[in-house]
Amino acid sequence: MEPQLTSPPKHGHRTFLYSKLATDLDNLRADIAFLGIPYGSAYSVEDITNDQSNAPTAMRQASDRLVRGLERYDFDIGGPLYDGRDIEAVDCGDVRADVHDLKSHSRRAEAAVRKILAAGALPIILGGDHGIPIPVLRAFEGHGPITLVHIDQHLDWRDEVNGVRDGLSSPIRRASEMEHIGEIFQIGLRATGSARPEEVAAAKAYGAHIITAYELHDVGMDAILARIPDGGRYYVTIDMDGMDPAIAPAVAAPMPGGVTFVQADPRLGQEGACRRHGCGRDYAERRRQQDDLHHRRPADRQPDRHGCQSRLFRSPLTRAKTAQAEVPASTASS
Ligand SMILES: [Mn+2]
Repeated sequence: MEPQLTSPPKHGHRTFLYSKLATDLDNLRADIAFLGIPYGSAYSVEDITNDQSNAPTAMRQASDRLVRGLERYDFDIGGPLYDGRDIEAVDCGDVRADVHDLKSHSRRAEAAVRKILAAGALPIILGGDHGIPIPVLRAFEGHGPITLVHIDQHLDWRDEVNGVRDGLSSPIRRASEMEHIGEIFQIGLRATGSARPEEVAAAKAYGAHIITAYELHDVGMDAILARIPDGGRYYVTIDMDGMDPAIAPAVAAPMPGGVTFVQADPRLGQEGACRRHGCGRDYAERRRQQDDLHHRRPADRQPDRHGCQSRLFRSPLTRAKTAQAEVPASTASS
């Protein structure tokens, strides 16, 4: 019989890194659970759905550009993604929003992560603006003490902005108030953001380890990671503007001098805190529309004002690969 003449139109990946879709969180069976949390707590009506809301879908669709197949040898990690082990990775989809009750998104996000943890899976969160660690970390109640490793241009210690206490300027402040959060390491801070002297004072009073981008460049990531105690449980939260805009330009607040790809990628993933005992991580603040400007094919690409190809996707996705280091046999997350 002749092969059929047409095939269905191509479409992007519905799930992250070829994982199975699993939206029944009450019957979750997984070692790793990817979860999209598209929305935060907006500071203005215009930001209720911001560009970061598109990022979970964009990251899923782009995920095959880094891992061309789960059986492929990856030279960054010295073997296939899951190393031939029987690791079940699922994509739980996106947390749903309700226009009649905007705050319910945050409650659902927390409930979803609680179910992922109850199933013994490692949550990897696709944001969303950088308010998303707040409900995620609340879900880790009873799983402490957790060392929080934070990559960001900004301090994120505001108590509130426009009366909003769970917004993208406050995740580390809120985390510091949680009993199950222990030491906090903040890496890549530079220039100015929402923080004023009183926020810096509050962070220092807590004992947060504040590591500026320039200190990182001076001493190197190994020296920074050596300060993080071994043997604990670690959650990594990554605001993409912590990275240098030469490799991650698609953020709301690009600022030169940030964390380089080489500093963040192999070190944090394989030699760093997560290898010790990662319990979760998130990626936030990626803006799809800006990123699209940098991912056009050569034929239709406009003059590139940054003069180089964006490698925005590379960093978060490659880190997701380190799940193989983060889910040692017996641990998963709890
Ligand atoms: Mn930031």
